[in-house]
Amino acid sequence: MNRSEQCFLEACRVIPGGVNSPVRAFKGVGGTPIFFKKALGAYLWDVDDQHYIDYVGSWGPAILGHTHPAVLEALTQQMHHGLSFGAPTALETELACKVIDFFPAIEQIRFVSSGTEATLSAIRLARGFTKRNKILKFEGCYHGHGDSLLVKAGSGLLTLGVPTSAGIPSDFAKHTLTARFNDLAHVQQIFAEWGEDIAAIIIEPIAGNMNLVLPASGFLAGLRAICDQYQSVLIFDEVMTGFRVAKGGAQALYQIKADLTTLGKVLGGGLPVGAFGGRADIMAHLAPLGDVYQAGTLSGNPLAMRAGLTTLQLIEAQTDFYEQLASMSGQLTQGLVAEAKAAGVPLLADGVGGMFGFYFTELARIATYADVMQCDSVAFKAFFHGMLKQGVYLAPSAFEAGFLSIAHSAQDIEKTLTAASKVFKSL
Ligand code: HOZ
Repeated sequence: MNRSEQCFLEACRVIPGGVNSPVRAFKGVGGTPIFFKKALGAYLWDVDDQHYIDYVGSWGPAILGHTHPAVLEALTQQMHHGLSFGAPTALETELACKVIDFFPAIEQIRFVSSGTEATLSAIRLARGFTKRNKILKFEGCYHGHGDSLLVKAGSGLLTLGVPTSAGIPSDFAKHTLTARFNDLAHVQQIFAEWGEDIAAIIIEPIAGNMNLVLPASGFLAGLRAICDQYQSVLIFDEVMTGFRVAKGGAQALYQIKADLTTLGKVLGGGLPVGAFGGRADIMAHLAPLGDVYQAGTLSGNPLAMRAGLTTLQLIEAQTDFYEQLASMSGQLTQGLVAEAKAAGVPLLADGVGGMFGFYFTELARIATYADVMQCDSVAFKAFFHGMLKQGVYLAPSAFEAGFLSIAHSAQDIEKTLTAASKVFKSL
């Protein structure tokens, strides 16, 4: 038994399933989760001293690569000034201004401690603002584990094969309507029936929790028009895509103004941070100004603010940051498709900024949840374990997007493709 296996056995005695977030348990790929002890740049080291090129990046935050020296330096300085005040600091305003600078549709913002908190707060705010009950989400989109959002959700729920969680009273779930991603006609049909009681549409503008699924041309603009017609709030969940696919997230790429935006991951530079923000007239409904309550002891925590601020400053300082990320994800995805083709394995891949997905499929393109569900999960599992043996760490689920960092090098991509070539031939 190796050290990871021992760690897992010990963890299982005291932590349900041995993990603190389900996808990590390797249920989607079989086998024992790897336990890590060190992360630096584009690499990870496990407790058995194996070394990996990392394409998970802590599920998105590590866009600069792990353990960036400037982030460490900022944190070290901050630690000596206080870990948490539970009172306002100027750092919060500084980070708020930086985010508003990156995201023109955000006029005001509130910081929380996770993406889940951000989405459930945004939903409550939309309901309080519109005085309506229902929300519309999309099949396979994941917005954290708030009760009304765990209906036909992606990510860990899809990995475990239970898209709707137990423990949610049907009285809550009945207010969550679900439409097919990239199917505007379906959204219009739902609005024709329920539109007057729909507080908000919430969407991952680029879905990243049912593998990566890009929005079809006109789809997001169509949602904007429907929300305008019915006076519903359009919420872009950019926890994953914010600061990752472009400086201003997916809304900058597709030129759509969301009413509210949720953020997380990169925003915290590796520390737990979430945020929601948007139109000032909507944000004014939040306590202490308005009657929608939301609070958090560690909200705006100074260490998290410093890590986030330093991360955004470093991104801003490099003018070709997103071009470089996009070029690397292009090399990776095109390379994977070419190597698979050479080995006779049907594969598609897509990339956007520092995010990518690949799909074992004979289809010509992946546009819907149903397309993703048709992919060959057996081939994915074999590929995942083959790559792991070759020193490449991919997300242990066919339903998660992959992440690149600015610390990945051309040599890392080359090594990854050489490994992929061997593994494709063995499938
Ligand atoms: N489900 C999240 C990623 N889409 C988080 C997974 C984890 O941290 O284990």
